[in-house]
Amino acid sequence: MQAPRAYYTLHDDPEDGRTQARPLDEQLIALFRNMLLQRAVDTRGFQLNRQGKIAIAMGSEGHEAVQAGTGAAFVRGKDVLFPYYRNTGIVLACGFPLVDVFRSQFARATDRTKGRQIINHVTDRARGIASISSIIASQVTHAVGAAYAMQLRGESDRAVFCTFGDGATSEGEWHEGLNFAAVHGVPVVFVCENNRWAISTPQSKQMLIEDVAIRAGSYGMPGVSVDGFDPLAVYEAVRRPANGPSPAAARRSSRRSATASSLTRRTTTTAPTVAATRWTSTAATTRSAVRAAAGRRRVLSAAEAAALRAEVTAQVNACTDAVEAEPLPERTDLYGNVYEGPDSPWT
Ligand SMILES: Cc1ncc(C[n+]2csc(CCOP(=O)(O)OP(=O)(O)O)c2C)c(N)n1
Ligand SMILES: [Mg+2]
Repeated sequence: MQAPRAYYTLHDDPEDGRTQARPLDEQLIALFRNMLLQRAVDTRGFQLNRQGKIAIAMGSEGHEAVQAGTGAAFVRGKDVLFPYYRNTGIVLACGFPLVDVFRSQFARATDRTKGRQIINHVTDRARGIASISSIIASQVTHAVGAAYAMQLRGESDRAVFCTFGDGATSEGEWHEGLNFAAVHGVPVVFVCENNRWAISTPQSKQMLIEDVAIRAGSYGMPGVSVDGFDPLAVYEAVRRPANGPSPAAARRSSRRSATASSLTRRTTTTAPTVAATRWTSTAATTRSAVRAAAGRRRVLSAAEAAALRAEVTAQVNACTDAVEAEPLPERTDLYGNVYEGPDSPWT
């Protein structure tokens, strides 16, 4: 038997590295677990924000399947991700430590940026995660540049993933980036998480087309539209083609989530029922997709799914408590890492 590989995607067998016809049970469970974790982190973020413990909460409710499916296609140790501000789920799926998500949220001294960066805007060079971007579409040109570099270096086993919302497709940088990627044939997959809103602006006020994916065609790239509540459909749409990476634009529809960020008002009616409905629909669709992928195999019973959810909640609770107890940055550190040497403008 060959040595286990350091990374694998859903159709790779982690034991012997073979490509298999369908995902292993453990891979499907990992996918589902990632979705549960995303939702738990999301919920905790809004709780902490309302308790005044963290500055901002950024939600990705309803985007779980898109992010889990995209994260599963990311080849660890090879690919590079250029995410946007809702992508906590993808970075977790790419191996980013949960504890560092909370260190960012709590702005603790232990945070990778010492509590200076806006919450959830994490970076992990070793894991191939570029800084999460809040400047809409700015990451598109960066992603295309990175993919161009891979191409120039002849790194044909690597690819770039670039994610954004439907609103980002109205930005000039988005169009420039896609055109350049198509003309030069660079290895980048563009993933649009289409929730049909850009904060308060509905999709209909941004474009006259119904299907964002057709924009890819105008640049000569394939564009596909898939169910954003089906992580396996997403995975199939974005995973590496057998004959190597090629540019592709994909749009997924993950229906409007009520919680855009704590900076915007909730746009749907009262929270508890809405939250319950949303959770049920996402989880049910995911379970059926997981079942379909597993054929007649039983991957998770209802009791096992509940146990998994309890385990994820316990993990998030423990992580929250541990990080909350960590120290805040010292005031005297304000100018640290800004100037070369111990410089301070006040002394
Ligand atoms: C260049 C720029 N313009 C405006 C904003 C303000 N802004 C923050 S989020 C957002 C909406 C983006 O919508 P979309 O791309 O659909 O992403 P979603 O939040 O729906 O996932 C806007 C306009 C910004 N961050 N950057
Ligand atoms: Mg949107």
